[in-house]
Amino acid sequence: MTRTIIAIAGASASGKSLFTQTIYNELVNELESGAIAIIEEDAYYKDQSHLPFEHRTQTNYDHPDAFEHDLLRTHLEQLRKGNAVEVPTYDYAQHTRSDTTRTVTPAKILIIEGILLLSDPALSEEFDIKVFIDTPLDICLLRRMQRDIEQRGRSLPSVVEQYQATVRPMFYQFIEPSKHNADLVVTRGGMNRVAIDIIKSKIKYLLQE
Ligand code: UZR
Ligand code: MG
Repeated sequence: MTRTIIAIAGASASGKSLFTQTIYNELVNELESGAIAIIEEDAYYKDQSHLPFEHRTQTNYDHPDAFEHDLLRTHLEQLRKGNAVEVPTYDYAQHTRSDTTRTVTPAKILIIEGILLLSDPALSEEFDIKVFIDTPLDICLLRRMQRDIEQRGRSLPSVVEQYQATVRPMFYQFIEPSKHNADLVVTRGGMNRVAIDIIKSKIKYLLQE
């Protein structure tokens, strides 16, 4: 069976998860169960449970080294071979992996979304379709402030500090240049209706093959 791995990359809070979830939610009822699976790159942030909490807050989470991309790559290879994998769960409040894992079964279509997927050449080789969500950075910042305070247990000063220290500089160093590795660039973000429909049609086409 041919399996297709679709990568959705772009800045933090650019709308990657929304874009991915919208495609999934709109397709899931029409398709056989297990036809599509989603994995987040964020789940592969390194385990830091051996470090004191104060050290964990100092990590540069916007740098490729913060991720265990090798494990992600191994998992993608396993899924492509038809084997299920145990995807880690990440706890943003504790800045480390949780004890639980999530079993992902080998779907025909696998969508993976995350900030630095296209910045790693070895990892990029695993992707059949590479999409970059190109949302203006000021919009990302506004969304990020709201999301991290409401959903990831952060204070406004910590969001502002992190944005200046790592989010913005690492965007320009790693994420923005990776746009050129994409097959498709989606402007505006997660609510680009035309782009959602195009990816949905492609998925349906692949599932009929
Ligand atoms: P998305 N991140 C944290 O803030 N804390 C962590 O423990 C792990 C990750 C942030 C990370 C990055 N950066 O910008 C964002 N910082 O999660 C990526 N600073 O997640 O693509 O969902 O925005
Ligand atoms: Mg997200």
